[in-house]
Amino acid sequence: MSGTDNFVLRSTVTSPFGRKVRMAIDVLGLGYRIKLQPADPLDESDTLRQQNPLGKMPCLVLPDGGSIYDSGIIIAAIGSRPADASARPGMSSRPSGP
Ligand SMILES: N[C@@H](CCC(=O)N[C@@H](CS)C(=O)NCC(=O)O)C(=O)O
Repeated sequence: MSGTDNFVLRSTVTSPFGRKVRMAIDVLGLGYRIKLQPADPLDESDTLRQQNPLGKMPCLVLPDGGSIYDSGIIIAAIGSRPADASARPGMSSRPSGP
């Protein structure tokens, strides 16, 4: 995966949990890599339900098609990596070591 791959945050601007994640994205300077795509948890046909089996937002969709959900887990995942995109090639849904 290249360091320029982009991520999608499934959320609405009104979701308080989504807002928490968007604030973290802003603080970490990752806004240029993460595109906000609205989600509707009440819509059975929304792909959110494939991305998060709980059907809740926010949900971070990774470049490899995997996803991370629960705002605290998303923030821990993006916060454990440096903000520099070139230093973030390992961010994946697949664990890479102990
Ligand atoms: N523990 C979750 C809570 C997420 C959550 O409850 N999100 C609400 C929107 S703010 C939701 O998707 N509700 C739809 C539902 O519960 O079906 C997190 O921190 O992300």
